[in-house]
Amino acid sequence: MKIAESELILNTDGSIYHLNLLPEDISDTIIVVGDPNRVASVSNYFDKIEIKKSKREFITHTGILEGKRITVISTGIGIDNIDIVLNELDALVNIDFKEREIKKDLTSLDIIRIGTSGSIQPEIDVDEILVSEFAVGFDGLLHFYNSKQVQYPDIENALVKHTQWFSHKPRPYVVKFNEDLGAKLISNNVHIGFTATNVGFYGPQSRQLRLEVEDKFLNEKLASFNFRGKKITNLEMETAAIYGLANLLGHKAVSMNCILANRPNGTFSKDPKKGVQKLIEYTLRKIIS
Ligand code: R1P
Repeated sequence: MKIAESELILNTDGSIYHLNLLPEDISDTIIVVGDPNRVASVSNYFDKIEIKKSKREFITHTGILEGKRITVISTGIGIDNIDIVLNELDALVNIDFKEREIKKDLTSLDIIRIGTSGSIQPEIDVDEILVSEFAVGFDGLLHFYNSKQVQYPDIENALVKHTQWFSHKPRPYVVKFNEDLGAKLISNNVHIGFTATNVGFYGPQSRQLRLEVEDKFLNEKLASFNFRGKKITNLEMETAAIYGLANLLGHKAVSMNCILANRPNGTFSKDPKKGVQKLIEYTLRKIIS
C-alpha cells in the first residue's frame, strides 16, 4: 500500500522532511546525541567525514572510523524530537521513497545514544559513565503506539504502586536496551542502570526554582524503588522513548550517559566537557572493537 504524501513527507530533493537526509546519507550504526554541538565532538574522531547535513536542531555527520561507517546525529532536547528522529531514521532504511512502500527486507540499525544525565543515587557520582539497561518513560509517548509487547508490566505495576503515581499523569512505561548491543558497550568501568525519562528538566525532574512541584518526594520515591534488586539510577529526557520506538521498529538501542549532576549530593561536574569527551572516546572505542 502506498504511503500518502501527507504521511511520509519528502523534501523536493527527495530527502526526509525533518532530518533532511537521503537514504544513502546514513550508516547502519547511528550515534544520537542531544546537543547539536556534540555532533562535531564525535565526528572529530572520524578518519574521514563524508556527509554533513542539517535542518533545525538535527545535525548529521557521516564518516569512517577505522574502516567502520558511522553516522552521528543530534536530536535536540526531549522525547518529542525522539519520535521524529526514530521514525525518520527507520523510514530512511525501511521505506522505499520512490514507491512509497514498506520494503520487504527490513534493516535493523544499531542506535547508540551519547547523552548527559543526573544521578539520583548518592554513590553514582558525577563524571562517571552509566549504561541504561532499563528505562522508564513518564512522558506518555509510547501510549500512542501499540506498544504492549515491548513493555515490562510487572515493573510498571510495582512502580505505580511504590510511587502512588497520580492518575492524571501518563502511566509509566518500562522498556529495555538491546542485550547484544548492550553487552558490547558494557565494561567494569561503567554503571549499569535504570534510567527515568521525563518531559522536562525542572518540575518533571523535581527541580524547584520558583515553582513548587506537585510531588516533593518523587525523586526520593524513585530512588527507593527496588524491583528484584534493580534500582532507578538517573534522570534525563530521551532514553525511554528511544528504547520503546527502537524495539517496536526492530532496531537495537543502547543509551550511554555521562553523569553530570548528583541530585541527592547536590553536586554538579566541575568539567562537564571532559566527562562527555571521556564518554565519547569510550563509546567509539567499544563500537569499533
Ligand atoms: C538537558 O540539559 C538535556 O541534557 C540531557 C537531557 O536528556 C536533555 O536532553 O541529554 P543531552 O545532553 O544528550 O541533551
